[in-house]
Amino acid sequence: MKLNRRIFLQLSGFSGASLLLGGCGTPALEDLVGTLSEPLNQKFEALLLNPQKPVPEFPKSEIKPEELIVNTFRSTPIIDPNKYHLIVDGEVNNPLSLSLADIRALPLTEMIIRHVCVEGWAAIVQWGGVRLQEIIALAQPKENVKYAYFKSADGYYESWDIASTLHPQTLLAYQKNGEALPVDNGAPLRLASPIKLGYKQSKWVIQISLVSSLSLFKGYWEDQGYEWFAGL
Ligand SMILES: Nc1nc2c(c(=O)[nH]1)N[C@H]1C(S)=C(S)[C@@H](COP(=O)(O)O)O[C@H]1N2
Ligand SMILES: [Mo]
Repeated sequence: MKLNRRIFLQLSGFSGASLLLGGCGTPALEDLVGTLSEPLNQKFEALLLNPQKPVPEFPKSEIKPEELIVNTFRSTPIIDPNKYHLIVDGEVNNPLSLSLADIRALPLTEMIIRHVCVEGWAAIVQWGGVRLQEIIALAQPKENVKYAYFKSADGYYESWDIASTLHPQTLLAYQKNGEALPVDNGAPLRLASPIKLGYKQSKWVIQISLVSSLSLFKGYWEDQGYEWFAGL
């Protein structure tokens, strides 16, 4: 199993294995490595080993830093990056509580894509961060998982289909245009993906819950009539 081998090698390469220390509910190194040497469930293996078609990216010369308009339904929340933890829970075998150091220890992926807001503007942006699929794989989702819920620190919430969350260009970003992600754009961690409209790209993500069905609440804008899948 190529994927599990890759994750195993990553884990054994962690400096100080910081991922496996802090945070409640985080399993010990031996436990995590033990479970990761088991095959991931079939459905996730299929999605990860036969990744969906990548969306073409843009050259650096086309980045338009001033065109990404801050669009926030309420106001920018205050998050202490030193105390921040990303919780990954729900239908998973290894619930996670990851500090920013844990997240930065995972491989950095950069991409230059178009952000499209339904309010009639778009911007070509470079995002840098960790592939969401890396984090989902570490949490070891159960076979019945079909959706991911994203909870944000400003009260915003979103839900995505699992295939879109496992897309190789769906990132949890902590960089914008090669620099630290500004707080107004969602620091410490936001979603960034070329396959979904702007309102799916939650800023200030604090919790990801992997679930088998959607609740009555699907997303802040969706619950007011906007389309749920919102693919590009
Ligand atoms: N937490 C949170 N995430 C959010 C929003 C928000 O209000 N709160 N607005 C969404 C909308 S409509 C868009 S277009 C993008 C805008 O991202 P930006 O402010 O970094 O340009 O964030 C999305 N993510
Ligand atoms: Mo938007």
